[in-house]
Amino acid sequence: MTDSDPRFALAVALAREGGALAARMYADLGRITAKTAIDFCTAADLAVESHIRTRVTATFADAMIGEEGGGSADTDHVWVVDPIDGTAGYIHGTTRWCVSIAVMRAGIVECGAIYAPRDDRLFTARRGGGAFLNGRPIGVSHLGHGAAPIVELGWSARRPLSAYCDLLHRLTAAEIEFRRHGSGALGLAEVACGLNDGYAELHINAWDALAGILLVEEAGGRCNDFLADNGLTQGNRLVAATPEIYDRLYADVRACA
Ligand code: LIP
Repeated sequence: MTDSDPRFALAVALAREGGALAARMYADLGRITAKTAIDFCTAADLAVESHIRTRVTATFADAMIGEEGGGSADTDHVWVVDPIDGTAGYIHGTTRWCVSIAVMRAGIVECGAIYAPRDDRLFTARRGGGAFLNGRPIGVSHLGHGAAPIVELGWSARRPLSAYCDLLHRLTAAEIEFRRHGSGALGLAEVACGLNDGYAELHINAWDALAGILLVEEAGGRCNDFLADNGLTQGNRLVAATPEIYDRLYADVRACA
């Protein structure tokens, strides 16, 4: 896929358009639906996903899988979209939320765009074309900072609390710092640009993860085979990191789940 590929161009445009729409709608959040104790859906989530779905289907005969409206992967190209990733952070008025769009072809993620409007950060990647933040090339940390590694953890009730506590214990015992910010897509993007050294979650959904996984891979990092075992429709565990800590982090996550 080249920079001039129309699907890549539309994914980048829609990440920005969706982010701007969500930012405008924040002034009047409306009814918040709790999907679980920590996962929410707002009118903005629904409006952004509808906007993206309308624009995609008006341009291409492609299928789309969205967090709120679902869908099926029944065409060669499939768009996998989280309209607002980090909805809890969005509701609280933080900067920790984004629009995440991945475009697959024949089951392989070809390009991705993640846009965080509050701090105007646009992360993009094309397979084989590198990873970028606001147009500038990015790369994983390779632990060049010389400090203790920082790993961001995602969290959901889809795995037992005891498993997450076990993982926290393992990381702490290994003198690895952990963070929790509530957006898997942004956590992966920050691995890709070296702001943290890894991201792990015992179970995450494809719409949260696919664009960020491509970013990390194109930025020189390593990720587990997220799409194995029906990861696209069922979700999966996720480990993404700078190569220097990947094997250790993967072993810790595998031991917990
Ligand atoms: C979020 C994910 C994150 C997870 C959060 C939440 P959402 O997605 O990106 O990985 O840890 O609990 O599920 O629901 O904000 O789109």
